[in-house]
Amino acid sequence: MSNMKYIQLESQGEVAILRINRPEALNAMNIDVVSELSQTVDKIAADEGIKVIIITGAGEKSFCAGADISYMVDIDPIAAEKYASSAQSVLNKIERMEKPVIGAINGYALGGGCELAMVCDIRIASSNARLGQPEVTIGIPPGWGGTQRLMRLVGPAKAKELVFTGRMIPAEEAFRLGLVNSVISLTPDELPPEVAADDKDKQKERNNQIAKLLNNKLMNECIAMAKQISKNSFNAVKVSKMLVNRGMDADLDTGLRLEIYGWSLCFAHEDRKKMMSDFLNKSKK
Ligand code: CO8
Repeated sequence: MSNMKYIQLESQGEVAILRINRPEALNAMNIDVVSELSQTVDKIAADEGIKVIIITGAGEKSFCAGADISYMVDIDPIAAEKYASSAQSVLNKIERMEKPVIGAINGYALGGGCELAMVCDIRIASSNARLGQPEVTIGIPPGWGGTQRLMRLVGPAKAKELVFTGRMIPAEEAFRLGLVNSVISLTPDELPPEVAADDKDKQKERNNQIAKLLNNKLMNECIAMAKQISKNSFNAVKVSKMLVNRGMDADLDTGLRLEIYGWSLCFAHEDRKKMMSDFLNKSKK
């Protein structure tokens, strides 16, 4: 585990867990968070021992509440351009990284937080997560990719609705829209025992317990998925990621041609020969 002030990095074998750690501001990304995130992403990208990354937020309440409003309140357009550019470049870096990235959305993913979630390859949300682009409620449009990536994920009409209203949507609605891949919830037998409805302290304690259990379950599901991915050929996974990303904005013929090149290049990699031979030998046993 290595720690900066605002980014925690923990590894579990070939899986790295990156946590934005500024819970006192619901993990909102100030300039230092953006800079530490950028350095950590570079470090992970260069580490051959890491095959899959999980991005999440510290604590149980928030994945990331977006850009730092206390910083933005007084800045001029020059500083705003710099802030948006540096954040966009780190988000682009995450999206274009060869390694697959899973977003574990453990609470609020708002504004820049939703934009961070959208550059992850796969998003898994806890049932108490809330996603949205509330920027227009504070006088700006989304600026870290929200107007572009949201429409690619949910279509332009829904993207416009979410951006124009600034409405926060619950995890289940995000799932129905295709904004998250799945939602993790607790089954009745996993819930802590009920407490008296009029005992506010006990209710609060129970709610905290539920949030912790939910967070653990979310992380366990994300780690299990990351481990499943890491067992496969890293080369084939990385080429697949590149093909989907590059194909997204290309015409079908170009995407299909790119697929042929990506596919055939994998025949030069030792994984392909070994894994195909292992399969054939196993079936002979
Ligand atoms: N920035 C700074 N501080 C924040 C942020 C934020 N985005 N979000 C929460 N906080 C702080 C609060 O100020 C509060 O601090 P304190 O305890 O010192 O008062 C602490 O976190 C806890 O927050 P709340 O008390 O508000 O907690 P609640 O549970 O009552 O509410 C909410 C939780 C609903 C998440 C609420 O905090 C909220 O609405 N936060 C703002 C969310 C938001 O609007 N995010 C979008 C920001 S804009 C953006 O991301 C644009 C990106 C591109 C910009 C490009 C510009 C150059």
